[in-house]
Amino acid sequence: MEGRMYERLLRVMRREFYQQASVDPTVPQLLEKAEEEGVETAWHRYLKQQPQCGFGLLGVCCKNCGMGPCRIDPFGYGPTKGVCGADADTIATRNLMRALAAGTASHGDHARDIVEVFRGMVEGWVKDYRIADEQKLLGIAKALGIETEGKGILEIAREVVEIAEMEFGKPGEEPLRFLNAYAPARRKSLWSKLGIMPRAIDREVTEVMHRTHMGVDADPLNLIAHGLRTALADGWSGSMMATLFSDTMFGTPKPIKVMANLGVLREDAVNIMVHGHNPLLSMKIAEVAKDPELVELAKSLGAEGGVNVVGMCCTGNEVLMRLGIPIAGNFLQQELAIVTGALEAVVVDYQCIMPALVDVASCYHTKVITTDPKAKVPGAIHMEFDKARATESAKEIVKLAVENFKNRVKERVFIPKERMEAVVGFSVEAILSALGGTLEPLAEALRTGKIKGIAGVVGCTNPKVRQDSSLVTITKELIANDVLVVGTGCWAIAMSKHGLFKPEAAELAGSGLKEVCKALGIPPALHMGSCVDCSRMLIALAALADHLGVDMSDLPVAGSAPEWYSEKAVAIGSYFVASGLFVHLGVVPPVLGSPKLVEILTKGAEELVGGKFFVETDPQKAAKAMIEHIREKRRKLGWPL
Ligand code: SF4
Ligand code: MSK
Repeated sequence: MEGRMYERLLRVMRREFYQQASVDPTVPQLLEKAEEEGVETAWHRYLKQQPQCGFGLLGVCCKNCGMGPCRIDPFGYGPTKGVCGADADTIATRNLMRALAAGTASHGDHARDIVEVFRGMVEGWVKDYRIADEQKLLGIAKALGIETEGKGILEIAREVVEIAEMEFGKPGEEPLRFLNAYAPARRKSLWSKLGIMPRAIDREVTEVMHRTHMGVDADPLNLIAHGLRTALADGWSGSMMATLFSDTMFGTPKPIKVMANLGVLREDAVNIMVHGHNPLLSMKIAEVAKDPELVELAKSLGAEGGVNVVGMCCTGNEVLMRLGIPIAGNFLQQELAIVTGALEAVVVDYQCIMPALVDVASCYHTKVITTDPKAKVPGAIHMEFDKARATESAKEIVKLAVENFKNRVKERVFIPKERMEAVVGFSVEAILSALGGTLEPLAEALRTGKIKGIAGVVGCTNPKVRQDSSLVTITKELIANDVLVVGTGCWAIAMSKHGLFKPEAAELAGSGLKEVCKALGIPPALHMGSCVDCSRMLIALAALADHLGVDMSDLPVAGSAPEWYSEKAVAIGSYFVASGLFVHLGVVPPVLGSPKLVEILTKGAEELVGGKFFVETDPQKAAKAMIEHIREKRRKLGWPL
């Protein structure tokens, strides 16, 4: 009797926990289903990890060499130095720099894969991709100083790709060519003066690994300076190339109406979820899913609706904004998509793929298909995506998914009904076009105070935060205060799901922003793409700063990553700080064990580069701080508050 009551009590508590896990109603519904079916998700595993290691949370655990691991006692009663003598400042900074390097490497390697395929396309051994946006390519060539007059498009493409390839590992001290082409002159001269001009992406990442090896760089400030250099290599070259080459090959996004949330899965169709980051795979899967033979096969197996491709995370953003492929959710919903019981396959490339997908899928009929040699998961089916025969390769993957429809157990299918309409795809070109081809209307709205400022909100979801809640709260607070919000990644998916990308959301904006949005027919929050597309924000802000004749650090602009989890977010936040921005983090990074590191990140950085980090877990307070920062910048510009 007592045992049964205890069980009931636990169940009530778990129910309450599921309600608190997210502000997205699909989440508690599917967490309940997961529990009934004995399936664990990230939320369950997060609970099992409690209490998380205090040393790890503070950043004062080091395992960089065989004399360790070493831990510093944050209260000063125990050891204050590791075996080698490294103190909390050195250890925490080295750890953070390694995370930043991993983030930069991830974006850079993503770019390298696209550049390689672009090279293959130019040379003719890659036949299934094409140049979809010649104007974009001509624009890149012009920015890089390539003479285009009298040259054919392939010749220009070859010259562009040659420069791009060298960005990863060119020798010498010459700055990165893409950074040189796109960053404003004032910023470049500051970075040169500080000695943090990045030279090559791989080189800067390698140098982080070298400096953080035992017995090399122990000086937190010196380490951070190189960290900023590495992050700049990411934002102004690695991520930027990923964006520019994707646009060239798949088209520059334009505003498009889409549907978002798990309700986009269909009972009557084969459901395939593309997940990861690189559009090379997801664009092909979306294309071949329309192949009449595969659609017929699906129908012959009872899927009357044919093949339904949906997205997850950033590769989802890539096909969402270019093809209008619906998006099933953001990071923390990847397992829940399988829990619906309606997913025939999850097809992944890399980054943000939980290895647990395989465990969850083992409780259903879903096949997890890995496709990249550098991202295999034990228990998944590995079908290497061969870019040289991309269409055929994608068809083989889709066929496997379609054939799996016969294994779906109809009685176990539950698809939440929630789905939301959104307008996405605001590339810099699309924003300019909405503004009539010039930045002046935006500049004027900023000067007069109709729009008080611009905020870039980015990043992930994280079980440490109620899913989507900080993303939504911060965005609503900002737009209500006449701050135009732009952003990428899982923030963008959250906004799609919660109705903030509908033009009608302008009603939630302050009177000035509302007027501008209504005049232009745009929502008050704009989808600029995937994580690598944070580079679009850099390009837009650089152009705005040049238009206004000020430095980027003078702009009434702030950034935020309210629910970040990824090392890539560390790199993104850092390149925005190095570019002069105030960047809020809503999840406390593992730095608190080093007061010196905290001091540099939240104060000292501003003296060097004009930008700094600000950590606040309460989204209301964070939004207030961002608005106050914007007011301060307006005050300095002499603009009305
Ligand atoms: Fe310990 Fe120093 Fe080795 Fe780190 S580098 S594990 S602090 S001895
Ligand atoms: S997918 S890096 S969870 S935004 Fe780019 Fe989302 Fe963060 Fe991955």
